[in-house]
Amino acid sequence: MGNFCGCIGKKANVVILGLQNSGKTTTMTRIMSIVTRQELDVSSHPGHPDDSLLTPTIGQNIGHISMFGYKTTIFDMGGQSSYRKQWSVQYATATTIVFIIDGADASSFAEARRHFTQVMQDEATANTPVLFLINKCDLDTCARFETVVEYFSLDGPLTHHRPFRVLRVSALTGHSIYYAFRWLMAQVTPKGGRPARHIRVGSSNFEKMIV
Ligand SMILES: Nc1nc2c(ncn2[C@@H]2O[C@H](COP(=O)(O)OP(=O)(O)OP(=O)(O)O)[C@@H](O)[C@H]2O)c(=O)[nH]1
Ligand SMILES: [Mg+2]
Repeated sequence: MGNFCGCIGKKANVVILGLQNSGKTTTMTRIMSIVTRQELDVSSHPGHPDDSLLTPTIGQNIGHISMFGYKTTIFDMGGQSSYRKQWSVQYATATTIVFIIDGADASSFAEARRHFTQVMQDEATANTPVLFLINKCDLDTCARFETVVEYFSLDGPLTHHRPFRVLRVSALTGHSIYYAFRWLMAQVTPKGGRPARHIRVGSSNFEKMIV
């Protein structure tokens, strides 16, 4: 499966978190389709009976893919409030975490920030690399990079002691998804600790994507 794995026994767990409708399942399916070079039908609409992508996740989805040198298990957690209590069980086992927000839904930011802060302050995630995705950048209403960094306090103590990156992406179109996961998987070390080389842009942990 895939052309990106020279992995012999190297394993990684990627745990995807975020509120309902932020695009976690779309992101998981997108990266898996890119890695396996399969086409994803992005013209589907919510409610399409055959499109499991667009159904709110019950519990969690689990995907297996060999990518970027690791036999990777992706945990796509349900984002509805009733499933969020399961997040801590799964992120405690994470090699890396992806936290996704719906960048086009500013009304969800306060709740997303509360959960993001909880995850980052949990001792269980203290050294875990985190990729923060501002999803739905294909929409005109998607928040600006700087707005999100400020609102979620991404350039501060919550993030500075760990490999951390924030990117604007579109899981729907695939914009920056491959790039995002390539960075994330480069943060994995055999012992699950910090990477030998921490990618930085200038003096910042952040890289602004031109969209
Ligand atoms: N415009 C746009 N829509 C997106 C994007 N990513 C996901 N969506 C849409 O957002 C809706 C929710 O996507 P899901 O991937 O199911 O969201 P989720 O985070 O898995 O939701 P839960 O399983 O309920 O937690 C769907 O209608 C997707 O088509 C994106 O990048 N751009
Ligand atoms: Mg889902």
